[in-house]
Amino acid sequence: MLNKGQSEEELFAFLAQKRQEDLDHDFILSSMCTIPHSVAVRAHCLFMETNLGDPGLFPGSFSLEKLLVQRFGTLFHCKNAGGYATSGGTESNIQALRLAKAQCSGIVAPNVVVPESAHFSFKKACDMLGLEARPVPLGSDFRMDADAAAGLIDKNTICLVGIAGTTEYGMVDPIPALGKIAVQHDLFFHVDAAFGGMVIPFLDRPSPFDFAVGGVTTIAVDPHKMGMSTIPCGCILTRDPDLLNSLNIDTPYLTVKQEYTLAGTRPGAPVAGALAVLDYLGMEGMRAVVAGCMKNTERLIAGMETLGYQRAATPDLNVATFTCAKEAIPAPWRVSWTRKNHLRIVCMPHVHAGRVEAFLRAMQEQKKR
Ligand code: 0PR
Repeated sequence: MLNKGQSEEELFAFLAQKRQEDLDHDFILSSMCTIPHSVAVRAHCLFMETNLGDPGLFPGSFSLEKLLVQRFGTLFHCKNAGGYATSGGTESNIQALRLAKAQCSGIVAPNVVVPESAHFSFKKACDMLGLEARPVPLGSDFRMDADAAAGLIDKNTICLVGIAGTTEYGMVDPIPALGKIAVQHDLFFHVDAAFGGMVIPFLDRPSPFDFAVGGVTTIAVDPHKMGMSTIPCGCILTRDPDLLNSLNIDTPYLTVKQEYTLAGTRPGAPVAGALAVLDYLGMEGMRAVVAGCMKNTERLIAGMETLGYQRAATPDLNVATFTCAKEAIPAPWRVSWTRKNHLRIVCMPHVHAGRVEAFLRAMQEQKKR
């Protein structure tokens, strides 16, 4: 640390230079985050110093968190759902498995049945919680095979996981079939809709994935992905409004005497940002955003196939994947690659129609070289 502080001008010249080293969103096609909506930024700034970890000091911010949970509960067909704002999908998934484990105290070698397509946050959760992860193979459509999942369940299974919007291929697992299996085995069933939770409800033909499906116990959804909120904002929802209390620990010197969250200090700012976007756009506005992303995904797939790059999957959501060599991608575009080496592009709101056309032109130019 410097002995004498820097001038503000000097400091901000340095910070501005560092910020310039970050990539421009115009060329980022690999991210599930996007440029936050202007109302999210404005709300975020208003709640900058708020801490949901000591809610008695910030009752206004705390009530916004409750409203956010209510909005998602209603959107996901369970008005009285419980829940809280997490730092994102990783924390929500860890908490879901903690909850599942807390319901089955007597099991010595607990396991969870998780699709092969699951986000790597489940690996972290299993490691932390001492759980065996049993991977379920995917069908040829990149969706989890429900029958294979049923075959992996035994008396030590504490949780079944389904993904509504897979990270790599944008597919929605057969949630109703999995829900039936969960009910038959009286199992905790967690749906990871970190990405899809802010897409599926706004599609013309939404696939069933939420509490309307019997057997779904908890849902993860991330406003900081398709919800266009500021980072970090996730949300975990529970069908039973009191389920989270099974994680309560004593917090004697806070304004509340118990807490079930994973993080202690928690920012209120992105929660205000998330609620601001939902209430500003409403169902109509979100439908328009999602329709745009889906249209751009379809255009990208058609354009790439015209160039000779075949799709790897026909996605349920706005994630496009292709058979394509790494050398085919021109600088400075940033794409990602799946574990099966497919080119992966997420058509987030910042990847608008003009950017899709610009990318397709750049791909065509690169082909000529
Ligand atoms: N569940 C699903 C289905 C996800 O896709 C992700 C993250 C998570 C859980 C974990 O969420 P958090 O990262 O919020 O904890 N999916 C993206 C991915 O791993 C996250 C991401 C976002 C990665 C922006 C890169 C990036 O630039 O690809």
